[in-house]
Amino acid sequence: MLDKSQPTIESRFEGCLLGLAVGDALGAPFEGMSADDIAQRYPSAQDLIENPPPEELCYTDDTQMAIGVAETLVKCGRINERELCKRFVANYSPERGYGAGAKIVLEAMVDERDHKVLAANHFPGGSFGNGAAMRVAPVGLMFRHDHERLWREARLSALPTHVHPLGIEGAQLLALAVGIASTIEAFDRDDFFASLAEKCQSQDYTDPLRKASLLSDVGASDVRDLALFGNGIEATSSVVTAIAAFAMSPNSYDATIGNAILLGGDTDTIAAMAGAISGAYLGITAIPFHLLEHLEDQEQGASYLQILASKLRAAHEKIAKAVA
Ligand code: RVK
Ligand code: MG
Ligand code: MG
Repeated sequence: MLDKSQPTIESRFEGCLLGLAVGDALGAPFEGMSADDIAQRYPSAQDLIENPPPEELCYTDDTQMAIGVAETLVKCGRINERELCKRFVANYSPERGYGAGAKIVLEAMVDERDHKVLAANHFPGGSFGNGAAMRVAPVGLMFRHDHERLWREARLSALPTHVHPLGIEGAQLLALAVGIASTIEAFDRDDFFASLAEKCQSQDYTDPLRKASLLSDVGASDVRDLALFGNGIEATSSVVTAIAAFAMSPNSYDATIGNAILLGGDTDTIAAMAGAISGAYLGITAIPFHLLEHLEDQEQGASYLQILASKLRAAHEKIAKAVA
C-alpha cells in the first residue's frame, strides 16, 4: 500500500524542476550581494520566504539551460550532444544573464562557429564555473535508477560548455544528489554523504563533503556554518554548499532555499541547485503555493516546466523499465 507521507514520483519530478526554477528566481534579485546586505532586509530564511520581493519571480540562465537538458532527455532518452547544443541555441536568452565564458561559447554555437575550441581554451583547461551543475538536475532524475549511467550522462551534459574536470565533477555530484534525493524514502545523512563521496575523485569535493556530513539539522548545527562551503560562481565553491543547505534542512524546501540565498554571492545558482535536490526529495507540495503562483508562466514558465517534468518522468520510466 502507498504510504501517504511519501511523495509520488510525479510529485518528485515536478518538485525538482519547479524547485530549481523557484530557487533560481527567488535568488536572482540578490545575486552578487553580501550576506550582511541581504540580512538587513531579510534577517532569516523565514522572513524571505514569507515576504518575498513583490515582483513576478523570473528565472535566469540556470533554469533556461536546465530546460534544454530536460528537452534533450525527453527527445533522445539520453544526452545527445548535438541535440543538447541545438536546445541551448533555441533557448538562448542573453537577458537572463549567463556566465562570461558560457556566453562566449553559446554565442559561437548560435553563430555556428567552432564552440568546442572556445569551450576548451577560453579559460585554461576549460571552465570550472558552476554552469554545468546548475542545469544538470534533469539528468539526476532521468538516471536515478542507475548511478553509473547517471555519472556518465552528467559528464556528457557538461561538455558543450564545461570541459574542466572540476566543472564536470561538480555537475556529476549535483546530478547524483538529485538522483538519490528523488529515490529515498527517508533522509539518512550518513548514507547520503557516503554515496556522494564514493563517486567523487577530487579532494576539492571529497574534503568539503566530509565536513558537510558532520553538520546536523539547523538548530543543532549553526546555519552560519554553510558559509564555510563558499558562495562563489566556481563549482567547487557552490555545489557542496547547495548539497549542505539541503542536508541541513532535509524536511523543509523553504529553509533549504532561504538559507542558500541568505549566504549571498551566487544566490540564484546555489538556491537553484539546493531547490532541485529538495524538490526531488519532498515533492511539489513542499514548495509554497504563493511562490509557485508568482513564478513566471509565459512560454517556458511554470506550466511548461510542469509538462516537461511529466514528459521527463515518462522518458525515465521507459528506460528504467527497459533495464529491469
Ligand atoms: C551570471 C579562471 C574561471 C575558470 C578557469 C570563472 C550565471 C570565470 C549563473 C567565469 C551562474 C566564471 C554562473 C563562470 C554560471 C571558470 N579559470 N576562472 N578555468 N572557469 N572561471 O563563464 O555557466 O550568472 O570568472 O564558464 O559556469 O547564474 O566567468 O559560466 O552563477 O567562473 O553564471 O564560468 O556560469 P563560465 P558558467
Ligand atoms: Mg543565473
Ligand atoms: Mg548564478
